[in-house]
Amino acid sequence: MSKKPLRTVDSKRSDLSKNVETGEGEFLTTNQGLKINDDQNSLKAGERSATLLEDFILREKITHFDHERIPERIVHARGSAAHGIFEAYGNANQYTKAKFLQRGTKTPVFARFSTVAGSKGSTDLARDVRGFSVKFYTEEGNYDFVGNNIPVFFIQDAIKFPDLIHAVKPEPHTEIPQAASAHDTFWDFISLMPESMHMIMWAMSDRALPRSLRMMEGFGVHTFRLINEQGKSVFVKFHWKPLLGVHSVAWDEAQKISGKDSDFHKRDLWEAINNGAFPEWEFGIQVVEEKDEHKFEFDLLDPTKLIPEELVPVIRIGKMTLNRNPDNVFAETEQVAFHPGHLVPGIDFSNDPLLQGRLFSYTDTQLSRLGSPNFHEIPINRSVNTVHNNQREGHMRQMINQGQSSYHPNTLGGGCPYQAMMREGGFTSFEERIDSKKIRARSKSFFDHYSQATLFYNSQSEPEKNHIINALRFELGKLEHPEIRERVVGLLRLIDKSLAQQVADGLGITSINVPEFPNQSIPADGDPKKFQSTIIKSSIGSSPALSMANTIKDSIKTRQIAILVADGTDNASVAKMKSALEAQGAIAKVIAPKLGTVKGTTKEITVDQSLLTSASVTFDAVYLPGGKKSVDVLKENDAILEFINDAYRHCKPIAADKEGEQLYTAAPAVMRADKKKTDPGIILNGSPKDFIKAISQHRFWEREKK
Ligand code: HDE
Repeated sequence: MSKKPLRTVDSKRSDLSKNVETGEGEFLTTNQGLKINDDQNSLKAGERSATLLEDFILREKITHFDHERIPERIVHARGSAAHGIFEAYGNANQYTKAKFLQRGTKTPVFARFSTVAGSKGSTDLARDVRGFSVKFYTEEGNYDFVGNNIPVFFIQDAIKFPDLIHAVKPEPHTEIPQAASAHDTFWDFISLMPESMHMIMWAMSDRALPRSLRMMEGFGVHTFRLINEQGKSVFVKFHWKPLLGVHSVAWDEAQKISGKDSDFHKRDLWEAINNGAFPEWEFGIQVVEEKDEHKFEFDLLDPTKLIPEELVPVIRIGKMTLNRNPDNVFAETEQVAFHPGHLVPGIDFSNDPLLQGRLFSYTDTQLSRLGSPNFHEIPINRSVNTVHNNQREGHMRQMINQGQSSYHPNTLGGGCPYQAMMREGGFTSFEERIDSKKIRARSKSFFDHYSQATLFYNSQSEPEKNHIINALRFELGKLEHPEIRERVVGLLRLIDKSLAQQVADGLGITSINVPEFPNQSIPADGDPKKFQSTIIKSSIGSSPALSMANTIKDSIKTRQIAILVADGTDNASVAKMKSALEAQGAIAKVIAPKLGTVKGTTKEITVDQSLLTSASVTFDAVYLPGGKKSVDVLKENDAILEFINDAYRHCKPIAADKEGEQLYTAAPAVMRADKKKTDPGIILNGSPKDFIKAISQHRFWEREKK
């Protein structure tokens, strides 16, 4: 049997190809390469007798299996990832010398998206922040972007991170709840930490419930620096803008998806890439000149603040396309190690105290998670620029370093490896002037805790505001300690009175008291008055860029549409709608009470999913074709009516042709709420064109008012 050539990962990363193994056409072997003759039976002292300790094949297999798990990430444990390519537009040339950002440069990337609080096996649709990490395998070494889908963070100083995470994780005495912030310890902490209020607004908004990982933004959160060839530095905030727009699901829907398909986001990403519908994001920067560092009413170093796009526009500097699924989730998605400190020349840090703390944490956690200081040698973590240094040995070392010297400077190794001068691409830290006393303190300029929370709330559309109110009612409604609930509502009052009032009404709170000293980030000897939040009125009343209502809505690519049928369905109606939707890149699935085929008016139609294995919440829209017999049967089917009911309640577009309309009006929620049939998301003329336009609008949230 001839040995098959090993697959190449891609041209730039061909050095990793030697680690790819398919087993295709090969004999089964032990880890020592011994060909195995029988992998079905252990070695026994007779067919009906005890297993022998001598069975080294059994022992090797079981021992390896026993050690197959590594510790999951303490945060961001649940992740989904893909390979791709980043192409720079060249619009950042004047600001940075980073080679991967120069016009036309193509760089292989590996992106991983994650939830934060849940364990590895938890649901994708938890109300949570999403991690957004991208490893750029640049010719100058790996550059890691390690951000979130929310542009600000809960806390201002890294020293509070373990407290925040302990508070949000399942409570230690019960290990409940999994992947949820709706519990006492989280809100107890938050209610004492007013700096978290801006991020809380985002986390309670629909941003925390993405429709797809492909439809969310990414943010670097901290302010970074870009450095150009002349050594000039500017401050920068990083953004990822999804070309499919930013879209979310409803909370009721999220909870149902968690039951019906807890891998919803993972599956969606994998299927889109597998079907060739490659997700794309543009990379953007907001640039602030050094001289303008103090011109804003917030501190650029404060990670609880964003720079409104209306003040500093986002310049698009490149595009990432994810085009290949991982071959093996453990080897790639699980073993990948991101680090905000993996830099290339042309990018540098700011003094954001949250960022500074992160720079320590990532290597430290990866040492224990991946089990050795040599995790940079794991294929997914390897730099394409070959590594030469004097670091040696340690657990699982792969590299066989040759030569006599492993120190610098040396003469015995001819002085190698050399230090690189700046013009040779050697990294130098930006020479920032620091002249101050050593102190444990926070700058006064970090003490405005509410103005951007207010700005965010004011920038939302009416339905988005209602979702925030309902999310807060849900989360706080789950608490067992009323005093925590009341403290949070007191803080909300400092964001917006009507918001606080509406949340209070939903929770049966009759009087709202603003806590006198909510900020508990006070040192033992500190005077609480000195730590009081200052309230600054934002100079802009609202920022349209913060509302998802203003996102791109021009495509139905990759949207999932359910076509509900039974025997007697109208073939022409099904075929016309299906082909029109598919021509626009949507995925139309035929759903019937059972699998197999249904007899249409003219011919049989293959059923893609039965009612038993499908759910309304996993679709973006529903089409109800005619065919009197089919409609009559489906009208009597509770599961079908629930399917339509959910789609209606979750504000999704629904279309029907003339006969199908009877099925639509049979759904209880429709009977109650859409008597006049004036809802713009309901297309009752069977027109594919109108339906396509409605699907591209994503949702018709105004329907909730009914
Ligand atoms: Fe992280 N974070 N983080 N974080 N973080 C980790 O590193 C940490 C923060 C983010 O897909 C850990 O390898 C500290 C902000 C992402 O593998 C750990 C602080 C932002 C991921 C860690 C923060 C992030 C992590 C856990 C406060 C957005 C997943 C496993 C100072 C800008 C990366 C690991 C992946 C992962 C520490 C705050 C994003 C423990 C101490 C702010 C996307 O090192």
